[in-house]
Amino acid sequence: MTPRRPAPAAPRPVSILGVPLDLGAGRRGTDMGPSAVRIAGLHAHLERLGIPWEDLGDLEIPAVETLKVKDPRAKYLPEIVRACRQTRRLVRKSLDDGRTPIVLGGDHSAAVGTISGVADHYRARGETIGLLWVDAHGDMNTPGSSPSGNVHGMPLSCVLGIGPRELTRLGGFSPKVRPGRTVLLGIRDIDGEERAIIAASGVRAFTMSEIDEKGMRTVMEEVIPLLTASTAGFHVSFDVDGIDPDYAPGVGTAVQGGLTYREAHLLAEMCARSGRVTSMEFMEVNPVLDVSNRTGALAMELILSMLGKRIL
Ligand SMILES: [Mn+2]
Repeated sequence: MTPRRPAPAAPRPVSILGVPLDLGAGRRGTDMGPSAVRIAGLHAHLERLGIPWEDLGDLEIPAVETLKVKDPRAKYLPEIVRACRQTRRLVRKSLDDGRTPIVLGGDHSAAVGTISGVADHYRARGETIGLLWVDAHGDMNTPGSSPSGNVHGMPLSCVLGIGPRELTRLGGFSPKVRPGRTVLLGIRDIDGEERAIIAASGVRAFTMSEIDEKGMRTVMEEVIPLLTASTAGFHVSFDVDGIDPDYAPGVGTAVQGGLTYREAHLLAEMCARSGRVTSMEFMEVNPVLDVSNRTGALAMELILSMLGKRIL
């Protein structure tokens, strides 16, 4: 006999926002990421799960060919700041309206906008948030340390209060999250100076080696209490390059040795089971480099798992 599960509460509605940003990345293609996740059937699958949704559409982002680089150490910063400001406002409004924001990227620099919006909403209620950052990379460079000047390598530093002022002070407060409530998971490709930055940051970083040794379940049993102790809940900033390129080939900066398909789902399922996910974003899906939209479809599936979809 199957044990009876308590009747679930009415699911919280979600609010989808596309941020087709590619100005923070070294190559084009992530501007099509939001479409790839929608085309994989996101709306229909949400309906099947009984989750009410609204889709705010995509932000308007200028084409890179029409712009000039002003600061080579933080390329296209003014345009990225503009996109992050809009994202912040819309994400905050979704939460104010009682909806769970789901942001579809777009390169990872947009996370500064998303996280500012989430932090802003809870700050108004005197609360703070945790942050789960899934990534192959540290994303903790600064304009001074970055070898490329690509802003998508800097957003985690920015939300922790280090980086270009226009981004760290977005929404008029800094930092957005505390290092002790921030987890970096899946890393395996760290830039020279970034290693020291991560070590000094106070962020709990789970490398792929540690995940190999402990297993994803044990890792997540450590992660969830870190993110939820005296917080309103946690935001998940999921760079799909955290997953192994065998399962997620459509990313700009693929690195071998990432999360397997099932590890990624287990992570999402354990986040859902905690009941404490405030908001989420799936970033860096690059359809130009993808194989039959495999990566877009995987991001879509992970959204469903994060919202509580189960096998049984
Ligand atoms: Mn990233």
